[in-house]
Amino acid sequence: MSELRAVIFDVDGTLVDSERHGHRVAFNQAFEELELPYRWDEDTYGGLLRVTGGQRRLHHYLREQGMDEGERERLVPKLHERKSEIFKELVSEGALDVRPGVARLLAEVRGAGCSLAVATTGSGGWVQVLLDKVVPDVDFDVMVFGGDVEEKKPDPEAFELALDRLGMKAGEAVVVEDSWEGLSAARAAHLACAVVVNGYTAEHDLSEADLVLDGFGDEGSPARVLADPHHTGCDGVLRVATLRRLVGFAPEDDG
Ligand code: XBP
Ligand code: MG
Repeated sequence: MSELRAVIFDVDGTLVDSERHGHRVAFNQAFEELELPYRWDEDTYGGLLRVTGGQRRLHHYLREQGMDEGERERLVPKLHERKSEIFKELVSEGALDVRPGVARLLAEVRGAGCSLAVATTGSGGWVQVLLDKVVPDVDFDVMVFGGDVEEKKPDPEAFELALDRLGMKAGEAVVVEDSWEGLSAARAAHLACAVVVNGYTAEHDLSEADLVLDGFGDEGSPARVLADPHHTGCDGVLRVATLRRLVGFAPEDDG
């Protein structure tokens, strides 16, 4: 019988709806400051999110614009550094907050005696600043940032490293993600995964998810349950009791 000992959260799009009004805005301001003609509207950025990691996203886009490799190698680190600084400024101005229900769930997980972890493709500098701002009272036991791994999601490395740092097996933790890329990474790490979609990820193929909601929900304002293949009976409020039911459904490690 599996027992829930930790919950591993994704950050971008999951704990915080940070892409549309956060990273996208910061990328655009960085383009402007470096006198580049590019601007990412909301739809364009939604497509670009399928390339995880800000630097990889920039390389992909600029390559598509016909920029040669040498120029990209020169520009991308500069753009990304400036984007990350602007993002931190947005955070300190209070432009971003946790999604409704997140603070409740984090407190519940802690109250149940489970460990809290984050595993993100985002780079370390701004992640810590963001979490300190939006969940100042939460101490995560383990944090894995994009710079800690060679391969970004959908590769399982970030989740494997989180498990390693937690000192736990896949059958003892559940992942909460927002996207196909994150779900696929969790599955590949043999972890059960609940997906809480946002405006950018609602159309992703989430057929492998153990539970899909369109929000974390709170008492009196439940989210919509979009898929509940294990019949947890989730009523639209993602609770630790629900996550406990999912831990038994971690895909087998047959490797
Ligand atoms: C998040 C990302 C990141 C952020 C921006 O993916 O792909 O690239 O968009 O952060 P996930 P950086 O939520 O699946 O971890 O610019 O620091 O990469
Ligand atoms: Mg995400």
